Parts: sequence; structure tokens; C-alpha cells
Amino acid sequence: MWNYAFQVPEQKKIRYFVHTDCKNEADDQYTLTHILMIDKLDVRGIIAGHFDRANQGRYPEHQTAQASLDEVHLILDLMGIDHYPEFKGAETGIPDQDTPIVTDAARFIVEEAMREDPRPLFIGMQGAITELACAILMEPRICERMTCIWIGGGDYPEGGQEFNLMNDVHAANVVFASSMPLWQVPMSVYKQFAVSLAELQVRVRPYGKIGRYLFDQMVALNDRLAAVPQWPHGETWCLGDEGVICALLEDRERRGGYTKISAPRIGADMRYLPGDKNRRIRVYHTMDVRLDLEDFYAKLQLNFTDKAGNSSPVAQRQYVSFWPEQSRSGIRPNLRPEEWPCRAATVCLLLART
Ligand SMILES: [Ca+2]
Repeated sequence: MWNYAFQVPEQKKIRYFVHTDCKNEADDQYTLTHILMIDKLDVRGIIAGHFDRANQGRYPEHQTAQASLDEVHLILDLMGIDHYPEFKGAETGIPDQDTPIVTDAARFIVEEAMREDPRPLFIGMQGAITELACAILMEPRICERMTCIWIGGGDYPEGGQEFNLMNDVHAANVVFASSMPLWQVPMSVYKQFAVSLAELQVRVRPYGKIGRYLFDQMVALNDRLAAVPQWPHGETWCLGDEGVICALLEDRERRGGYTKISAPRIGADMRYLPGDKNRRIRVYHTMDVRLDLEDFYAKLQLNFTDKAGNSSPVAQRQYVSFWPEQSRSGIRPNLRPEEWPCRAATVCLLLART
């Protein structure tokens, strides 16, 4: 369906699960858009994940996965796509390292992983790693049948506070202790996907309803957090979730970008604990950011050039609302506008994404 003068050979395609905490701030939406324009990926389904421990009153209690699912639907609408299976994940992290939260999302991961198909299967986790941990606890045999790429975890060797890890430390420990191949993109590596708002205004905003929305919702959040000194930074952002794509686009022979280490355990304080005798995982320390971002900009331009500038003013007002008065699912956040500055400061301290 895309406007490319090339084809990806069927033998080179891979099966892929999207897992996104799509409404936690303003970057997941870019990566979801990018993924859906990549012909190499046979997207089997989109799972909307929670950001429950960073909700801080933005949505009703335990409703952040629903907010993410609403945002997924909006992105698909703006791209003119309606044909992917979509699932809402658990609304909280798992209670311990032995008890899965059984959802249709976790069942779908198990079902697809256990299905006979010669093509490789990857899941790109752009937030808390809850649904994958649940699927592993429900059916451990999936560990031999798929690979996880996770955007999350603090920097090695110490580790520490990090947003995606914070939202479900138990789940991270389940996945790290499993035998599933794991490619980890820790914080300082996903921070390499830095962009400026001026860059996005030139390279993203002109291209279709989706380009306009991606840019405008980020600027809207930037404006709403104007009084918060820690984050965001004013005219720059980080598209950190792009790491899931970059890991798959990079040349296989570019092995200098990662190191294989024994999987650590993770303490309650999010610090890494020695795991010298554990299985090995791939931990990235550099990624080909140019390849990734230029691929995104090129595909957006190729596919949405003719649709530039046709979002209606009404639609724009609806779409750029970061804290919607009324979401598509009928959820009403319980945060009043006058509460914004103090709550936003709390959220950003928790995010620790400075
Ligand atoms: Ca994310």
C-alpha cells in the first residue's frame, strides 16, 4: 500500500508485534507510524500497554492502557489504516514474578509464537514489559520461538531509575531470567535518537494529517509543560522508541554496536545485580541513528506528500489535546487544568527523563 519503488523480498520479511505505551508522552506515536510504513515487517498485531506508575492523575486509576489503545486507534485513523489486530494490555504491572495477568494481548502473543511459521518473530517493547512477561509465564515454550527488543533499563553497569523499567520491575526480571533472546536498548542509547522541534517541523509536519498530528501533539505537550524545568528541554525531544526499529534495520554485520553480557537481576531500586552465571543478552551501546531517522523521514515524505495540510481545524483541536477532556473511549481524566503545574512537575520528576 506504500509508495516505494522497491520491494522487500518475502524471504527477508519478519513477523513483528508492536507493543507501545502510546500515550505516555509524545514519542511512541512516531515509532508506531514508522513501523507501519516498513514493508520488511509483517505486523501481526498492536498491543497497547500501560504506564500505570506514571499516571499521576492524568487518567482515571488503572486506565492508561486504555489511553494508549485510544491513541493507537487515532494514529491508524490519521494514516488511513484500519486492518491491524489491536489489543489492550494489562492496566498494571504484574503483582510478583510468578503470576501473569491473563489478557487477550498476552494470549495473542502466545498464539502467534506457537503458530508454525518459518519467518522469525520479534516483539518490540516500547514501554513496560508486562505483556511479554505474562505471555512467558503462561507459556514458557514461546521463549525458543521469538526475540524481544526492549527499550528500557538504566545504563550499565549500575542501572537505576528508568521510566519503562519503573512501570514493571517484576516483569523485567521475568524476561531477563527467561531463555528468550533479548536485545536491550538502555537509557543512554535510546537517548541517542535526539531530534529538534525545528527538524520535525521541516521533516514531519508537512506530510499529511499524520505528520501534522505528530508534530502538533509534541508541541502541545512542550507548551503544557512550560513551567517544568526538568523536562522537556524547550526545543528538543528524544524519539527513543525508534531503537526497536533501528535494531532491525541495521546491518547484521554491525556487531560493534552492542555487547553480550550475562543477564543481571534487577533490584527493587532498579539497580542491576550481578548475574555472572545467567544466560547472555545483547545490550546496545550505540545505534545507527542516521539510518533510522532518515528512513522515517523519507517514508513519511514518500507516502504522505500529496496529503499535506488537509487536517481540519476542528480535528486539530481534538487531536493535539495531550490531556483530552473526553477520550474516544469515554474516559475522563480527573486532572483539572488548575492542577497542571504541580502535577506536571511530579510526573516529570517520576519520569526522570532529563
Ligand atoms: Ca514508549
